Amino acid sequence: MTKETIKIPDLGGGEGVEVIEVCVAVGDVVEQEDSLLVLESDKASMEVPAPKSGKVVSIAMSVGDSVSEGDAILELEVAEGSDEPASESAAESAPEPDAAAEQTSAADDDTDGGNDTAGAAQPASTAERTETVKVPDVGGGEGIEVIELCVAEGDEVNEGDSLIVLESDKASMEVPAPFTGVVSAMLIKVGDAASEGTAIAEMRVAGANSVSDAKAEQTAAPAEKADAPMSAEPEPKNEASTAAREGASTSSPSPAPAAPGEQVYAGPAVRKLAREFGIDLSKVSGSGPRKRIVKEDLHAYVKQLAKVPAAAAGGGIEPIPDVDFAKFGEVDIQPLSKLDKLTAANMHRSWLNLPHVTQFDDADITELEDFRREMKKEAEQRGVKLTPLPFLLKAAAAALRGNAKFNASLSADGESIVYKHYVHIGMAVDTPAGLVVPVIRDVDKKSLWELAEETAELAKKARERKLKPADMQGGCFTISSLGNIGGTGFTPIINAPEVAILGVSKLAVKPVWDGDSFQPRKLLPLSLSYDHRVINGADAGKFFTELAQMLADIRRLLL
Ligand code: CAO
Repeated sequence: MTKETIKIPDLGGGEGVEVIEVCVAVGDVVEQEDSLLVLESDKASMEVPAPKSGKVVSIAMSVGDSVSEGDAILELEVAEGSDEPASESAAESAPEPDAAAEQTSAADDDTDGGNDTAGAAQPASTAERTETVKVPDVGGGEGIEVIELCVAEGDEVNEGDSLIVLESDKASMEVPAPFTGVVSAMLIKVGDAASEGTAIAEMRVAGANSVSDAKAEQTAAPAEKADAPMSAEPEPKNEASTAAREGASTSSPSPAPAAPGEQVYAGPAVRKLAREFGIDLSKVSGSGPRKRIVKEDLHAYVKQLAKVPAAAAGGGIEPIPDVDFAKFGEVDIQPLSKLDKLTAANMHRSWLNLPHVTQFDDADITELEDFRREMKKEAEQRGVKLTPLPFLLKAAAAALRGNAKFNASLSADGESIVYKHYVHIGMAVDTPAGLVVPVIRDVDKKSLWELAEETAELAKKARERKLKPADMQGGCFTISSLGNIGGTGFTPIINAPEVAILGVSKLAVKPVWDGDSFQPRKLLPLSLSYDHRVINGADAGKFFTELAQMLADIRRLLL
């Protein structure tokens, strides 16, 4: 095994190009041609492929770095007897200045005036003729899939307009029109495998501005593209385009996203990012020429989504205005914890997606409380605290067993209900870092002592931030007890995809009419929120009555 330094290949003259993604990590085994980095300049994005197979020993650059040809990317441990030194082969893995580049210069030369061949083949004139546009040199890529046709027969296109989009497993690439003219025939379709020289389209072009010799039949890729690796994504090269983009991004306040059926223009890095975030590019407004979507547009779109989660969830609700509170008095701005943000997102998602209904009832727990007090000494001896919570868990488990719809989840497509044959109940725990919901498994099979011990243990773990993700998964139902804190009732938000949650408020002694006189009874205010897509009012009434009866007479838990 030898160590070789892999360096940035020839970027076609690009200097100080930004690293936007490092595709490998130390210890990764890469195959030749696997992507190592994604670079993005203001003109193009490109992936840098591994020149040979090997194991990544160290990485010399990170996202945000500015790199140029020859900069060390990483060290690769390669098998002895591998070809040439990697530092050279890296550069070689990028295509040499290719035929397309030569053709570009030929085209440019022609435009500038004397090119013998072109001149001999066709006198400069404005007479129309037909040109066959072919796939240019794509850096050695063979059989690359056509994923989009950007034009149709009869379309008028300008030089630089995209004709088709190709996508390999490493990158996507748009092939621009080398001429201004009219597409007279499309010779390729979506799904076709294209290689250098594959005919794309026939175009009717005016004579004076075009080249007509055999060479010119190849599509002239823009100059910036010529030296870049296959995955480099060409951009229209003229400065007017750049100016148009700059103009668009500054003067046009909000370019509209592509209309239905309209072509979406975006480079490989942008498409990749969009895929990773599950963003539909047709919804993103492009600020580049021909509404091309650039990285900044994607960032702006994501920021906008984050700002208006209601709209993102389909509510179409206007965002809360951004107010400068400091204008009205002294303020202190504290960042939200990660947990707070996660809870906020989950609550919002549940609130917007689930039609919540909340029912209220008081459970008479006078006898339960008497029993609990009687058991206090025994609890102390056992080293546990017997609060109302284990009773609530036990009663809820029995009610869940008897009311299957409450122990269920709606499938994501809304087509079916998943009934659970286990009873795992989550309990909301308030911690300094935020709200967490550890889950107690098989509540129906555990004794009150076991539940008392486990709830105390989980609450402690939660406050010490020692819960593992698995401790908070698999819940069927949640209990949120604010009893110790106070309040006469609240509307808890369902911990989706569960379908119901029980809110518990502060026990109060109230006069209850027993038919002859008022008796002081200990009433526990309960609120039950449920997902009205799964549970209807009658279901909830039955569940709630059973729950309250069990709490009122805990002997029922034995039935
Ligand atoms: N009414 C009156 N007193 C109550 C009560 C109620 N509903 N529930 C509990 N109490 C009493 C307990 O009996 C205990 O008193 P004693 O020691 O005299 O018996 C005292 O309050 C303290 O209880 P606790 O809070 O230590 O234990 P718990 O089992 O009742 O609750 C836990 C545990 C983890 C659920 C709770 O500490 C907690 O974090 N609650 C907050 C949950 C929350 O934030 N929910 C909101 C989510 S949505 O924003």
